[in-house]
Amino acid sequence: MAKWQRRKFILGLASLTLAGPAIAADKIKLDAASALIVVGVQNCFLPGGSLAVRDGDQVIPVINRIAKGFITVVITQDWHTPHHVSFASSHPGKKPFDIIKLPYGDQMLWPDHCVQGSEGAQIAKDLDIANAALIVRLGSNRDMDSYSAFLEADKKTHTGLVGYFSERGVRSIFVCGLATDFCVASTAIDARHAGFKVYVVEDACRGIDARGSLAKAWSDMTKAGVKKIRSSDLAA
Ligand code: VGL
Ligand code: ZN
Repeated sequence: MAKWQRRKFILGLASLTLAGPAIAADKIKLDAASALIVVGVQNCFLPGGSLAVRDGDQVIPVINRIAKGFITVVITQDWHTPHHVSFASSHPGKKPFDIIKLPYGDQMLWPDHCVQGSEGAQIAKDLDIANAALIVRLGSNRDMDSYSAFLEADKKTHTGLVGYFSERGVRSIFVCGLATDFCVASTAIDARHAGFKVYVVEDACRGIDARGSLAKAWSDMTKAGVKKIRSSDLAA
């Protein structure tokens, strides 16, 4: 083998070993390059909350279990101003789940939810992930909604989370939480766009499913190269 060929071969081997969590015996092994994003597990999205996601509370034990396997865990917290532009109550004559046009695109309107500092905005008390070192608060710009942990709805305003992950050597991101079809899907798709390998842990998520949004979200995620897995696919 010529010297340059040998070099190429060695580089090839190196990139093989760097190619994300190794899959052994069909299970995904986590390592220091794996991060978990726990999206929106807040009182408003739990049964009894103002924007309750059906069975939303059932994600909590699953998330508590899988989070223990990660070194890097980030929580997102929906965190709206009062009279937020995404609230139906801010638009006379409109109801929750209506869709309106805003400068950044179509906006589905919601019941008032996750107002900054309110009880409803608090992280669910049974979520037990003390190893989460960072909370990213979303939607605190009154005039713009924000579903993704990475980018606001204008697709231009960054949260800085790509930098956080990159500086920590993260290459694979696992996403779970509420709701599958809005904040989870947007976060997963933007993570793909930022170049990460992305997995959504299906049994650690629940959806709102308004106007076909859940099926559309899965199809958009699949098109973006997001992989759908179950918590049992993760090596213990
Ligand atoms: C969400 C609707 C409105 C979510 C947040 O967390 O998925 N959905 N705000
Ligand atoms: Zn919201």
